Amino acid sequence: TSARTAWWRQDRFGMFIHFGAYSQLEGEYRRADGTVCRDAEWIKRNCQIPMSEYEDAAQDFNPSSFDAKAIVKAAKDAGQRYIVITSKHHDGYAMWPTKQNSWNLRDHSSFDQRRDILAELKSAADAAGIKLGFYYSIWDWHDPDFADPATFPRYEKRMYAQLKELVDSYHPALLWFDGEWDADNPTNRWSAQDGERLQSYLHGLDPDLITNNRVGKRRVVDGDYGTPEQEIPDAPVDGQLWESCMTLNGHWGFAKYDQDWKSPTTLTRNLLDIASRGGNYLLNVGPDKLGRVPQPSVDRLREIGSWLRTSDQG
Ligand code: JFZ
Repeated sequence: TSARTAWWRQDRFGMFIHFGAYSQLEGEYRRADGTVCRDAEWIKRNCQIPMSEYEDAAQDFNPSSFDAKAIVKAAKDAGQRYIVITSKHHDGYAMWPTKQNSWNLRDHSSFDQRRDILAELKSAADAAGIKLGFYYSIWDWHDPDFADPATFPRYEKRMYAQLKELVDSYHPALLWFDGEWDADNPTNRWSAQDGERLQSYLHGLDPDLITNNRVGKRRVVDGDYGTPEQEIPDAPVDGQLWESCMTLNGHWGFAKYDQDWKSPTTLTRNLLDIASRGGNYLLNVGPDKLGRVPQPSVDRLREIGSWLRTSDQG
């Protein structure tokens, strides 16, 4: 384990944030025939929403109540010491004003053009001594060059350029990759070597950057970490660092129909269980279309934190 991951190993507990164009739909898609299809951040694909309709919904996206300070405070109250927000999920929609395309929160939304939620989160996190990282999906449903092996290199070039924008503009402490499995493509063009090439590129930009194993086929490269999802492994694999990511209800993105919240007891027990096995816990919130963290999430985060503060005094 390298010095690079020292803060991460110490911090133990982080906040995951799933927020994107899908949040505008709040988990429900009403078809022309009146039937309703439910999902969350996968709604475009799982409910087979035509791209033009999905783009229309994104045009209305106006998260005017996104409050970076309130989010950072909720994390801090919970005892979380780092935050990982989706900068781009599988739908390809960038949550910052990327120059690589117009499919982003600045150029394709109804949001205040002067605002930049990643910049807001970065300065709120810095002020509170909280580290900020970005989730970034390699898989992209929107970019036409992704799905065709002949044009994939053009996509990859834009992806590198987007990641450079993120590193240069916001100086993230970590990048949390996903979608390297590319369910679309039988030839599975994203290889372990592609992952290593990407990781060296990123370390060239910032040697302190931590990356998760989904940068390259779940192989833990150079001392960074593994990512079991919604589960707690018994023991680390090959001495690797690991982080369990989990939802507070049953979904990552906001789903208004999902009120099946985990109990504070379960959540606190998960934290202790994971910490006792040497892992990190990345617990997710999904803001609604206005950017507000659901109250049941805020309440649960506060309860975990109050347990931690009580046990501190012992
Ligand atoms: C991915 C995303 O598809 C999902 O929307 C969410 O962002 C989650 C955190 O990550 O989903 C996965 C990734 C990996 C596995 C399953 C779902 N896996 O390894 O079993």
